[in-house]
Amino acid sequence: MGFMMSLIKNKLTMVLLIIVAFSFAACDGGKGDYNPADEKVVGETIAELTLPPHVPAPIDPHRAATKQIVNMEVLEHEGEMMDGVTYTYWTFGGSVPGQFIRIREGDEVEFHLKNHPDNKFAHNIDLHAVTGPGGGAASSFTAPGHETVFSFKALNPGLYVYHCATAPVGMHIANGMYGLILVEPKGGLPKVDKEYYVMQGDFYTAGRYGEAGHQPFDMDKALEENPDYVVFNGSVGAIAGDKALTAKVGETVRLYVGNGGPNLVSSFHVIGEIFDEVSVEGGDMINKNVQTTLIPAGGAAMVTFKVEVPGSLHLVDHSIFRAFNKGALGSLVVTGDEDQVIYSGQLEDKVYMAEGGRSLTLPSAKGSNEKLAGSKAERIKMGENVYKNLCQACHQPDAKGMKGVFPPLAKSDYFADDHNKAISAIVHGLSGKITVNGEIYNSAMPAQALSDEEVANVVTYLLNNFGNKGGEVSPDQVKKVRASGSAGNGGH
Ligand code: HEC
Ligand SMILES: [Cu+2]
Repeated sequence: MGFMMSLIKNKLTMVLLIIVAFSFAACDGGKGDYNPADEKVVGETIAELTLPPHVPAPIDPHRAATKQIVNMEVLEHEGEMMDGVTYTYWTFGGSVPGQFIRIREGDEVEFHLKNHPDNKFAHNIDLHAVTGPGGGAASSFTAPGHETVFSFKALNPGLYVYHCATAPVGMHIANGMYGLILVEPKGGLPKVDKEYYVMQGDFYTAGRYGEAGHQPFDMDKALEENPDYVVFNGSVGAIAGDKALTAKVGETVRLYVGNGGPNLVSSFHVIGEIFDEVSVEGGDMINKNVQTTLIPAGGAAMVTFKVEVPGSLHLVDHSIFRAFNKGALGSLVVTGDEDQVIYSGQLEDKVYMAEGGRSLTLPSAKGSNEKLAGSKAERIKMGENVYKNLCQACHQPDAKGMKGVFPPLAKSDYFADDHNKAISAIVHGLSGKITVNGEIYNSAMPAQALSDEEVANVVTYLLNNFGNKGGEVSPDQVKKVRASGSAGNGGH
């Protein structure tokens, strides 16, 4: 009998628990019974759209759901993929990625897609934030010289990709037709100090990376998913050098990061930072303390981090050849005071004695069996080997360097009139601000462990290649420079 009673009691508890669980589920995780689909819109405004890397101001957490009028114009125009390389971009609003749209859940968007009369192709738009056929594509097919209008209600908060979905879809996306729309949750996102808009894309050109001139789209490479360029914000260096993103020590930065593809998945990473928070795939799930976050093609993520020390942080796709050889490299320059507890900087660089006592000093000679060049032609030939084994990893096979990172050795005015400056960079290393062909570099080149003979060879090779003025350097000259100077900036 007692047993039966306790069974009934347990059953009662079960039923009660189920009722409680159900009423919690109906509450939708603490949002009360808010349903954006039912929220009435109050008034209408023209939505502010911004060009990358900027985003519109955060939405006032108290503003009611509103009718937002989005006016977006498609423009097909020529732009710079990198110095000396042009490409015909197809754009939403004139930029790659397209203009950033910022609304809140419950807003009703009246979308006006305008196709400029000078354009050659029809376009449409598929916004991943839309609940409806084709994400709007079915209602927005727009011929040049036309404007179409459709509307949608934003039902789900999050960061969403939009893109053109006109056939051939891959080609429209490959030409730059993608961007981001942020749907803020009711009540807004947590406040931060700086917000930026960064979007990766892969590009397929007839010429290889860096090949000068106007480069048409290459369908075969696109099919093989073998891009020549993988870039942030539409071109090499779009957020580097004097266009780098900026922040001050102590500030919290949020990056709205998208991936337009069309093909590649991004392993998004910021060198020298840890993401305090990532909204995984742009949705509600927050992951903490993340080094690298995957951003699928046609996907996005919000990453947030506080910058604690000054310096240059580098945004990369950590599929790392893309960063250093195809353009997926950007910078966030942080200014402010050092904090040597968080990051000390280099404390020491001293000679390391390997076990057994062999001291490792930079060689001035490779010993008596080192092969010496017998003629200038031979010196150049031997120098070419040194260049290919050592220098081209940074200065690039064409010696043109990498904008803002590695200075060019091709037609370099830095050592044109003083070969000792090139020798010194190699034997002592070089760091600090230098100007090469009008561009400022502020980086560091480590001293290279080469013999006097090898340095003479590689400098002579440089002088007689890559559009430099010619000449020859002897091992004796290298020996003198090695004996005289110290590491640092050869310019002072
Ligand atoms: C690890 C990358 C790296 C390697 C390897 C490297 N360099 Fe550099 N080099 C740099 C950087 C970075 C600078 C600019 C330093 C600065 O900003 O002060 C530079 C500067 C120079 C300069 C002076 C600036 C100019 O453009 O004329 C010369 C000359 C030079 N390097 C030659 C060489 C040669 C020759 C080799 C191979 C023996 C070599 N470097 C290997 C990174 C490298
Ligand atoms: Cu299109």
